[in-house]
Amino acid sequence: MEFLRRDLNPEQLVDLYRRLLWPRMIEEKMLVLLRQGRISKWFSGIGQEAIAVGATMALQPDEWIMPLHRNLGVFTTRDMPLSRLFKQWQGAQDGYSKGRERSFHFGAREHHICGMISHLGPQLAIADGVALAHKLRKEDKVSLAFTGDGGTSEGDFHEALNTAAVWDLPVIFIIENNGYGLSTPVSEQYRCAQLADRARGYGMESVVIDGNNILEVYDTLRGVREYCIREQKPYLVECMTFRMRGHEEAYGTKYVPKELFEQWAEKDPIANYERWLQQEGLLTAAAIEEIRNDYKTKIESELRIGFDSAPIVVDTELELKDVYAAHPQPLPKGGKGEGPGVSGEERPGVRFIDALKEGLQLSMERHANLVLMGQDIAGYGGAFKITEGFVERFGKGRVRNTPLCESAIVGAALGLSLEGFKSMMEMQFADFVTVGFNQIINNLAKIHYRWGQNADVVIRMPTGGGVGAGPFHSQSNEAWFVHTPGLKVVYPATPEDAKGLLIAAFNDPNPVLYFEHKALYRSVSGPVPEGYYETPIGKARVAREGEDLTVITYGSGVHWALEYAEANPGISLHILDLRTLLPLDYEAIRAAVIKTGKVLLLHEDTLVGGIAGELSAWIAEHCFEHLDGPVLRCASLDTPVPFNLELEKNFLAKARLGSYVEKLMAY
Ligand SMILES: Cc1ncc(C[n+]2csc(CCOP(=O)(O)OP(=O)(O)O)c2C)c(N)n1
Repeated sequence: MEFLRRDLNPEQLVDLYRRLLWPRMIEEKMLVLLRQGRISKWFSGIGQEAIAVGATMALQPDEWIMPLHRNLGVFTTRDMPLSRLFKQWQGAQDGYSKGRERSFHFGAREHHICGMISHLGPQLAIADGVALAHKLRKEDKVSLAFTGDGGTSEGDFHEALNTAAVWDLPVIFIIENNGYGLSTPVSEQYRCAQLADRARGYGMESVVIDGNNILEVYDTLRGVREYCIREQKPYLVECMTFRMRGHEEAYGTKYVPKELFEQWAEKDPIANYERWLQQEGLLTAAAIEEIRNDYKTKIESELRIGFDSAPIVVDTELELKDVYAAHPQPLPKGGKGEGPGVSGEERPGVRFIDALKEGLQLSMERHANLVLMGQDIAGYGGAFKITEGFVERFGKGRVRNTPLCESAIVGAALGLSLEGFKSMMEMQFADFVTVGFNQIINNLAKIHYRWGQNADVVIRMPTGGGVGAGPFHSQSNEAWFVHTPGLKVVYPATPEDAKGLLIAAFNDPNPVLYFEHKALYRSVSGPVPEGYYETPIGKARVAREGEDLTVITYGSGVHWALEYAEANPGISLHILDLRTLLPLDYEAIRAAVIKTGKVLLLHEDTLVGGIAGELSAWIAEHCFEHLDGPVLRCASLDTPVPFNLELEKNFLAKARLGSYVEKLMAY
């Protein structure tokens, strides 16, 4: 192994040695503790330390790193106290995640480390978002994301690299090619000669380096960092290395040929560097001994603190509270907030789509740090023309066309949030959220609970049927998200709420799924106050006062119920518009049940697993004594949404609303 000193002075060369040795000695101790059953499992980075350490050393301490499961060297090089890391691995209250996360699946803002979720690939696009923040602020900074060779087979790898290339983002992507993904050798993972070759396909520069040579890693990464900042472009670095232990200890290494271990032991990053330092007269055997002894003592003392954690105190209230970031006080309704265009006067007859557009525009004016992203939303104005004219007004930086890659854009939105930006992503159709699902459910929704980082993201979801658009442009999928703690789900039915809830969604620091029914865009008009106001998230509204029967509904269901009431003056319907589906307004639901004692739950979503099931259970549990009949659910058929208008009409819950009302009235 050839080491090139370049411009590094003796202190720097020895410092690199210390940084490299520290995670190795920690892990060697951890292996002993694991055998003694004193710590829980982790994924070993033994043999790969030069990559994590060299790359982290090449960055500024305030540049974000997205490490993976074998990157202890990132955490130690960012000077995380070992005692607290031990607490983290023990699941202690005073670790980095209050006992909620394992090994390296956590982040820490003070160290600019954004920890992984188990799914590996989603890490990469977060770095895109951070780099976009730097680019928009014209800062000379990069972000850096790690992946293993296995992770490069995920779609997230492709999406993140392609987006970084298309948007000219200063991101460094590092592949740690360690020969195996669990038991799968690279020959069963990819067919290119080197993974770095893929960069060409993205229009990106790349390099393959010896990942076991600390000076090569450090020097390359310093140069790559300068390149990314100077050229405002991403760069792919493939580091060749080897996994010297099992995937994790319990998996063993039987599937790896013994000769490979022998070959790679010769290339050990620490032994080789240590030897070179001695040959160069930069370290003596005695000095090495001293460093090692110091580290041993330090490990023991840090361990004592680490194992000295108080037993965890289970506090259900705190567990529930930490799922969401604290919300600043909502603005008063009716335009009483300060800001441009505030008068609070109501205008009759504003279309749903125009109200929504107004809310978006006012939010862009209010929040200079709000970035909009979506397919075709810039010059074209979006599939539904909601952002028409925005790019002229707010510029291409803040109104961004995206490549066709929902997962990367949700990931980038999270990255923007790490840097204090707000963002909106427009799903072209709510149906396409399936390909961004993982990022929403596992990254956005869980990050605040896991390590206190909020995801200040609004995802707009043009949803619903009734427009003859078939199974993949008509679905109601709000129930998927209502089942996910950490998200908020809003679903306006009126123009006034479309505007107010959108403004509220942007003011909320949590991830909000904003459902907007496509069929309401141009068919529904109503009074809308001028200026900037919020419709509070989590508050339902009575859409119609009535005496005979309560309909609890949202979205298009509100209009179906109002239409029915209008056409059937003999039955006095009380209609509750939920407006927010997560969190639900239980007080308003209870009041609506008490009002008539007869409850019909109505939604456009299909029946099984729909929100009506949840509401029905809650009403049965909490309002049983107020009921004069069974709680009925009127929902769409349990089929995909059909294309033919007659079939779709029959599919939709509206077709059966009358018969359900009559059935319930008969009690
Ligand atoms: C989406 C997903 N599929 C499968 C797994 C299980 N899994 C965890 S790590 C791993 C291997 C990863 O290999 P690689 O990316 O090469 O990283 P390495 O572990 O070698 O560092 C697998 C299959 C997972 N965590 N996530």
